[in-house]
Amino acid sequence: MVFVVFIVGTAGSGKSLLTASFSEWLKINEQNVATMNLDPGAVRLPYTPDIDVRDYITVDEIMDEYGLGPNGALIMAADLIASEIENLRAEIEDIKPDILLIDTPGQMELFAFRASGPYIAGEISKDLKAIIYLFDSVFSLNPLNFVSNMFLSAAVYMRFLLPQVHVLSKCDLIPREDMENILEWSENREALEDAINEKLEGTKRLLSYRLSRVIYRLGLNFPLIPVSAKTNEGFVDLNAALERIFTGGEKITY
Ligand SMILES: Nc1nc2c(ncn2[C@@H]2O[C@H](COP(=O)(O)OP(=O)(O)O)[C@@H](O)[C@H]2O)c(=O)[nH]1
Ligand SMILES: [Mg+2]
Repeated sequence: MVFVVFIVGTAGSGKSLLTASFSEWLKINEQNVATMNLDPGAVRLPYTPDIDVRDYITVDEIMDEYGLGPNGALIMAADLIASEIENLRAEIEDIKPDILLIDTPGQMELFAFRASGPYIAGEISKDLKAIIYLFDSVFSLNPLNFVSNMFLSAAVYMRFLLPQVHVLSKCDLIPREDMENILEWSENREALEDAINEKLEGTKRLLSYRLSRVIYRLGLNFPLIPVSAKTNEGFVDLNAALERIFTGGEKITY
């Protein structure tokens, strides 16, 4: 049984560094963890993936072969991953990790908002799966951006229907007080509405207010776990949240 964790978030939100640091941390905690890079366009990664989609597909090759520019090739590459699913699955079966961290393509829409992403998530393993969705701390300082991110993470949930853990990434980059505010918004609808009313005006205020209400009414909850892939802050809480999903509180590796 392998527990599969997809790390999802907007470009630059910290997916790759979290894959690197959290996998190292899990190893230190004697977990049998493996990493998979699912980004065919990755140039440099802060870790050496155990399984790498670039062994099968690279954006450079597709640009050459099909005469595409970088954007077209990225889209095509993301779709072609689906045809390599058997190979990726075979590699997972060879390695037999207890937990597999999957670093998804830099541009989130290539994974979340094309047909191939949910197909890959469905086929890569039949065991338990979850998503870690990253809210970038610096981006989330403004309530308008925070609500936009709630909307994106609700859209990701709607696409995959997998248990989702919400993380405030790069929390070392913002002052404590700001971090506490964002955490409060994520747990308390009224605190978010107060911030929207206080910091936004006009159409931005109205849209943010209404959108946040709709998302809350859908029953989607976003309590954020503050995490830093630079200092390892929050890894204990992140691990506990994953363990709750996967095993009801037991350690992942026995
Ligand atoms: N200070 C700090 N920087 C981070 C953290 N996580 C990522 N970064 C930096 O943010 C940039 C984007 O991170 P990356 O993991 O490549 O994002 P990705 O596009 O989502 O994979 C890189 O320069 C990282 O070094 C963090 O927790 N703290
Ligand atoms: Mg990345």
